[in-house]
Amino acid sequence: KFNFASYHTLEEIYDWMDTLVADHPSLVSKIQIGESYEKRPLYVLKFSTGGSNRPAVWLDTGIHSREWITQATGVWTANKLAEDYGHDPTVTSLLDTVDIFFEIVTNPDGYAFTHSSNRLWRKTRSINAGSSCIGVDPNRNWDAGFGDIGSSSNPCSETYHGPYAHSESEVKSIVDFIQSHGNVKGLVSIHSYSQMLMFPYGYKRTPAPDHEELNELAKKAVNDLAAVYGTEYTYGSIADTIYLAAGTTVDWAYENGVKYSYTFELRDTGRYGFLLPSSQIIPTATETWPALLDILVHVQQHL
Ligand code: 0X9
Ligand code: ZN
Repeated sequence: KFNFASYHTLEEIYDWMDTLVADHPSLVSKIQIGESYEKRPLYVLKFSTGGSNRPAVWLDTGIHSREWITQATGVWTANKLAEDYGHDPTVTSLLDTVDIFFEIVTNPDGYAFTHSSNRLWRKTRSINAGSSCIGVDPNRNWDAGFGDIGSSSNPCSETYHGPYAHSESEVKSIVDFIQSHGNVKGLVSIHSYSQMLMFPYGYKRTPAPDHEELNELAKKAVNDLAAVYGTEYTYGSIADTIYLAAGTTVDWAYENGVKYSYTFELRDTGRYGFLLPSSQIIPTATETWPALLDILVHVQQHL
């Protein structure tokens, strides 16, 4: 039986996805949106109770491969959605109107590399022409202020933006999916660590047109998160809360019609950092759940 309280390899997570689909066949299916640089499949779990091209929310974890608490929280959360449908009224009502697309291992090459060679690998594993350094930061590669402040043109940097926007297939596959879907209303991109909940913009200091509404919802979400175990999150725009960062997922989504575009930085604030003990997986996922649900329900109520 799958242990949600421990960290898992890529293969274990991919096998678990098939189990989840097999256990909830009328709710969950697995789609492939592309392949990674090293030709691994990019899998997305689709939660849908029917309809055609219903309004949707995109969720991703693990775009930075070393942020292991995020893939683990993704697994727990996907299981929670599946188990609560038909039992919890909020989840049931949500999934009766909204589809959820959940990419749990968004950077599978990087994730495999964190198991085989370097636990702290962040970027993709693509080869950079003219450099011996490997990889592009997949959270600087999006076409939103691409190449600007808070990203690097040096292939050896951890924040290398890549040769051009959407050069990484792990990014381009999501761009193509969201654009061809055409009805994605919310996006939550989950990172670690720092205990923050943020929204656009990250590439400029100008407040987003929806700043006030996004800020109020973030405030409610972090309040509900703290109510579980007292874990404190800061919140606000990316630029105000963490730093200026050009080419991020949420800025691209926001500028491409996804109004409710959020990014979490999960536990902790630096004691363990990326090496968060597995004993904190279930507590982290448990406290994040009501905050995520606040965002999902808000999307549902503003269709
Ligand atoms: O630098 C980043 O990409 C993010 N921090 S992390 O430690 N997860 O790498 C912050 C950038 C903006 N925020 C998010 N999109 N989470
Ligand atoms: Zn990250």
